[in-house]
Amino acid sequence: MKRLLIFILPILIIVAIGFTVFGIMQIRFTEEKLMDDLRRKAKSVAEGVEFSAKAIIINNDLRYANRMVESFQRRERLQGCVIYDKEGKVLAITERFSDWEHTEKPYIQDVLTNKISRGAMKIFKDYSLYTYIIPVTDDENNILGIVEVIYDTSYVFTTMADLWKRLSIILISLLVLIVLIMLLIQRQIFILPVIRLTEWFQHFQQGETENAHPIKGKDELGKLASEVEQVALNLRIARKVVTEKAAERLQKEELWTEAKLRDLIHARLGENALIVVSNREPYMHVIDDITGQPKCIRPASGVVTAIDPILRACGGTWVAHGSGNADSKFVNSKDKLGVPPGDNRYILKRVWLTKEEEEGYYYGFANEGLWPLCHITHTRPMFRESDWQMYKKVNQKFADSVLTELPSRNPFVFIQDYHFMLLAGMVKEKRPDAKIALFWHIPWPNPEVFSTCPYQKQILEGMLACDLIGFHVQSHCNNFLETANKLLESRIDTEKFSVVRSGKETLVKAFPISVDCDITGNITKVESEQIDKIRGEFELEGKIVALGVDRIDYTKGLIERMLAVDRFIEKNPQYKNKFVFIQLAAPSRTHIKHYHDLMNEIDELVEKKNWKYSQGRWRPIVYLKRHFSPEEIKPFYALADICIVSSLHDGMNLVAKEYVASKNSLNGVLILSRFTGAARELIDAVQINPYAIEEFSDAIKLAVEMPAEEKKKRMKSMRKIVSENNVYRWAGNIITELTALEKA
Ligand code: ADQ
Repeated sequence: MKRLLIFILPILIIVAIGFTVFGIMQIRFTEEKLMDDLRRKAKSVAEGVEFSAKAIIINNDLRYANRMVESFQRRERLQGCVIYDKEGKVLAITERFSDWEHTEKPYIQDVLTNKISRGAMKIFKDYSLYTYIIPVTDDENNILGIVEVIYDTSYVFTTMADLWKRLSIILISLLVLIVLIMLLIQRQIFILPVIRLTEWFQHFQQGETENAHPIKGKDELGKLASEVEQVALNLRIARKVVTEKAAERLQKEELWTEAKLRDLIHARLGENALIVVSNREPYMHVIDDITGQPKCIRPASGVVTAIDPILRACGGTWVAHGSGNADSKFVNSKDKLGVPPGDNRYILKRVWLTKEEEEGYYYGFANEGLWPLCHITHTRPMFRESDWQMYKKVNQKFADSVLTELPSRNPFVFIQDYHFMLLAGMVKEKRPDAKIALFWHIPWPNPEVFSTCPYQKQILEGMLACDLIGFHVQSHCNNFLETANKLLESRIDTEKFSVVRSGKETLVKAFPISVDCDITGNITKVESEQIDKIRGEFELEGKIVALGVDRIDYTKGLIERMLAVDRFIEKNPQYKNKFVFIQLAAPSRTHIKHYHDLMNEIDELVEKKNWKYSQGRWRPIVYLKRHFSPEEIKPFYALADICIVSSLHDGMNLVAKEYVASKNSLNGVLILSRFTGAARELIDAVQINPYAIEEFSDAIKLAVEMPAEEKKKRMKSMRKIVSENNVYRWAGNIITELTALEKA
């Protein structure tokens, strides 16, 4: 619009000035002409009256004089006539000008003396008048009297005003016409070709590479189009080369690395970039409470921890809820931005939700309904109809956003978690050709538990629109297959592990998620300084340090952990002053009462237990309730002798794997709840039942007193598992499975 104004405004200004100058000249000319006519008319009428006036004055015939002046009273416009005697006294006057007699008329004396007729402009009452005065003389040129004819000139001004009005209307019409014509020309010459070129480029981006660009001319726009086409061509060739090279390398490499996953994606997905959808965004812009300035943080989320390295390695688009309070300031016109900030590797597309949508879909249905439904923690799920409606609405909103990103051929969509159970069906409605995988990051309950959900059928049907559904462990897959079998009319293929419903098959497989495990990474100088700083700040020198890193969530067993630490010290007082448990705790879902109450409960418990043992400066529990960046968490992992993961139920738990991945020194013990998915792989962890506080506290003792050799042996074996089954293998397996389906 601004550009259009720059283009049109000068033309409009020139036309308006030109027309106004022309109008002023035209009006001046008309005014002069009208006044001239008036003067001439007044003169000829006065001359006509003069002859009769002569007889009237000579005969002193006042009756005739009055009759004559009164004849002016009947005329259409305001007109009048005055007959004066030779002294300048009024003999007869048109009635409507009766007050005229008393006005100042210096010119009368002049006419009587010089016997020359003259015209003058005069204001009378509210009228502007023109008077023409003519002397009446006898044959010897002696003055007998005067005749004055008066005309109202206001019609001249009325005519002028009318003319101005007409000229203004013509000017406005002209300007509107010019704007319309310019718009039309601009659209024809510039906008239409640009629209066509943009559409062509969009189609090219979506994989339609055969069509030539639509701009045929050899002008500047044609040259630009050719340049764009060249870039497109180079891009196409480069992509093809990358795809072929990737396929070659894939054959050779053994261990899953970032590069191997990149090769796999290029080889399998070719030019079709990966499209990931999740609720939580990987990078969030928020206003810093202290500085008031926006800053970018990585949310405390297992999904983010797992998916971010994959997109960093392979590029693509991640569609997620823009939930940061400064998020909207950092996106382009399509709500996108390159991330990570400063080292853009992939595109984050933010979807905006209203407070009502977030409340119903996220806090309500997803986190007060599905989250407790899927975790066995004895927390009652809440299913509200209004939340369900909002959940459907938001799934549709995300589906619409995803649809605009899909390439025209062979699109792949990778959906994350329980927030989007209906998304696959909604995308497939418009794009049945899309291959869709859903990864379920939390446990799946048994059919009896799941059947308490009032929307069970719609949910299962929505999920079965996917081509592939992944869970962390086989038991979750089995639960899901059983649920589909019991609650839907479907067939379970136990050979392939799939659900067949209305001719459509969905594979259900276990893909244990993991972390990006840099097995060789040593501690940097900066990290070592950070470790020293933490040791100093919390007086950890010479003490055994145990660590917990969690979102504050009732499934993570934080209360049980504090109770076990308490019991451990109670039973082993020799560790007073020698053992410190540090808990890094990120507040999460704080709008939900259950979470809010949990935070208060933990605060009180920490306070109570620290008071119980307070002895000098030593406190057994250091509770750091805030969000930490991955860089801030790393030195804590490095210095911790023990890491405690005590989830009551957890799909996988990446903290356990992060701790193992960070322990190059092999000097650390992992205490791990057997109700986590990670417990299936990390069998060398000290496994616990977090509900059994006695057993749990004994496990802490076991970890504290474990001989160094034993620690090393266990850690070495766990590190082998985490490095081999890293997050790149996880993503690689899912993509291999999904793309194999396409070929079938
Ligand atoms: P979560 O329950 O969020 O996700 P979890 O596996 O516990 O995931 O990982 C939490 C992540 O947040 C870790 O990367 C950790 O470093 C980070 N984090 C924890 N506390 C933090 C803090 N105070 N500040 C900043 N970051 C913090 C779900 C399932 C899990 C599953 C994951 C991945 O519930 O079972 O393992 O997805 O699939």
